[in-house]
Amino acid sequence: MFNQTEFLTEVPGSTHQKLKAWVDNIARFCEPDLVQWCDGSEEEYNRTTQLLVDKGTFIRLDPEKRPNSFACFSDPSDVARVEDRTFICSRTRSDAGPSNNWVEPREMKNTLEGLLKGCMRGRTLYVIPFCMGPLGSPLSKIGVQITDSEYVVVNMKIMTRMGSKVLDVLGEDGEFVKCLHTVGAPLESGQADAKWPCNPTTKYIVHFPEERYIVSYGSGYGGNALLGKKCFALRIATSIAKEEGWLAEHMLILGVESPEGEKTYVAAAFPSACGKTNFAMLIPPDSMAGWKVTTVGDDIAWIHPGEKGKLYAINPEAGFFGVAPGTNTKTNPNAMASISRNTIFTNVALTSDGDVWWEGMTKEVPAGLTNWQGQPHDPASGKPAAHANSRFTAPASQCPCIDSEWENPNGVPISAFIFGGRRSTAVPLVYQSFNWSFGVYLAATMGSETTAAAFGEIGKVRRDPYAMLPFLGYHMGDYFNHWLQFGRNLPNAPRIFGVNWFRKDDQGNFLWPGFGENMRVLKWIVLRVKGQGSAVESPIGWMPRYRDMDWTGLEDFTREDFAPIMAVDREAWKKELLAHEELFAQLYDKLPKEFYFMRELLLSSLWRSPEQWGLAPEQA
Ligand code: TSX
Ligand code: MN
Repeated sequence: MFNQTEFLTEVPGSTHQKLKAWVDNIARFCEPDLVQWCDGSEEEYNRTTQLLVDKGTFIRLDPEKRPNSFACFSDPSDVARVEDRTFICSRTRSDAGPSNNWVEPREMKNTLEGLLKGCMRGRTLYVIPFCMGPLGSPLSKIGVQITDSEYVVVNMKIMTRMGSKVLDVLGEDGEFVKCLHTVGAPLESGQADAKWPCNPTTKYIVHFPEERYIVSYGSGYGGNALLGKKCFALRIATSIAKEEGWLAEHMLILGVESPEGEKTYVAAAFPSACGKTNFAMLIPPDSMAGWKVTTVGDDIAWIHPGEKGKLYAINPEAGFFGVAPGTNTKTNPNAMASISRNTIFTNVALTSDGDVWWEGMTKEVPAGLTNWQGQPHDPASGKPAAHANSRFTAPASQCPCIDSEWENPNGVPISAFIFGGRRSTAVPLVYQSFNWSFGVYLAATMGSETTAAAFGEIGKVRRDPYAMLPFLGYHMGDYFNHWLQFGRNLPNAPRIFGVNWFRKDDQGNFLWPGFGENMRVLKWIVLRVKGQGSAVESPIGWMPRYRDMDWTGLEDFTREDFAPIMAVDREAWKKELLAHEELFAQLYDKLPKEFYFMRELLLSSLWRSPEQWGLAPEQA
């Protein structure tokens, strides 16, 4: 049994009374067998991965093929974030807004207390001090996660700066976000543990934004369990950022280097299934000699106003928790290199020779696979060998194109925001909003066609403002207002762009080659923010004509091919604007009044013809 006296004398290095009291309190309540403070050392990582191997949770991959790497299979009930079990328990319901589940905080605490009492029996309680952002950066924030999952300990080691050095920064009374996590599967004495302990029936992912407190019960998977990521760096951070005047965004950050060696950083938001990590690690086509893309982050950006009114962004994470299926040496060679060693794979398939495989890794399905449920894979079954949401956890430092400034404590200067979506119709390849306000409108109304049945009917546009729908810690209308207000205070705000790599012709063929060729779009964006690129004024924003983009090496793509990916169709956009109205209706109580005026302005502009805005094919 847990011994209080022993615990109090065992805290290595922490002189933080409030932290010690919180841990002590939780330990007494959750009744673990042991309390262990994580130091973040290599030795600790190796010891914990070996413990997971001994428990049967981890399978060590072939050390030659995949050094120091592991695979694991989760419980089939625990394979993804659970949005219907995710709660923002702010003081009032209207602070959380209609896009979040809300329960009155006291009532939720009562529920949680019932579940948490004795929930760690038979397990070890790990205390994980972690830092989101470079250690010692003025833009970073500290959290402490209590967990009874070794899987969480080793994933947090890759995804964050973790361990004793964080306690040093925290000092005696530093601020930290409290993160409490349990798999919700206490062990009675003598009871054998599951390979993937979790609570198959009860899950709660709960945020108390005013208290900066996160409680996660019942899941061991990804964003439900690695609380630094979506829970802290997005949901809690959005609440902090609104108060403190900065932005916590679901954005990748990339650097574009010109042949002259000039660097421009952009931040970009995409909903799921748009290839966000691929874009973050883009390799330009050989024909665009001298252009280079470097990665600062692939998922989250914390963006602060800084010197001369410019914006500076850090990646609060230290690793990639990426979707495996579809990743291969063609779609993303940099990701493939990043996961060549020191990587944890969750719910991928295993090859007979001790390596990993997933759908889309190779054309041929290797014989003798073990599927993500641990069974021999039957290709004839029609079921995938790897789960569609299978993941890799890999250190960002292993990415060949990691940016030299990715750990700069002051962040990197952001020159443009890019908002994308998967849209087979209506939305052009690239357009630049007229100004900050129209950019906020563009981002607020962005949407993506669903590719997985999990989001309802396949092919329907699902509105996902700023790609933040499941990640906002407060009312979405307040968030739009925060963005508008943020821009008013910026003397030289970044320019805002919309992109769509996924437009199709009537036969259902993609109109744009995408991937590395997206560099041509990036180049136009970079020229625009430098005031060098030319464009014409369409009803929805500034757009490149054919001649305004670099086609070196892609001369096969003609102005006739270009016209349909850039077309702004009046009837399609009338429908689009009506759909915006539907979104607005849901947020009516806090929607910025500006949005109604912008919608009307966009509508009226549609009555100008393509000839008038200089985008007719013969004018391109
Ligand atoms: O990631 C993608 N990107 C961004 C890359 C930097 N994907 C994959 C999305 C799934 C998560 C894309 N898929 C992109 C893209 O730009 N574009 C497409 C659509 C597409 C798919 C296949 C082809 C072309 C376009 N194939 C051939 O042209 C041969
Ligand atoms: Mn994400």
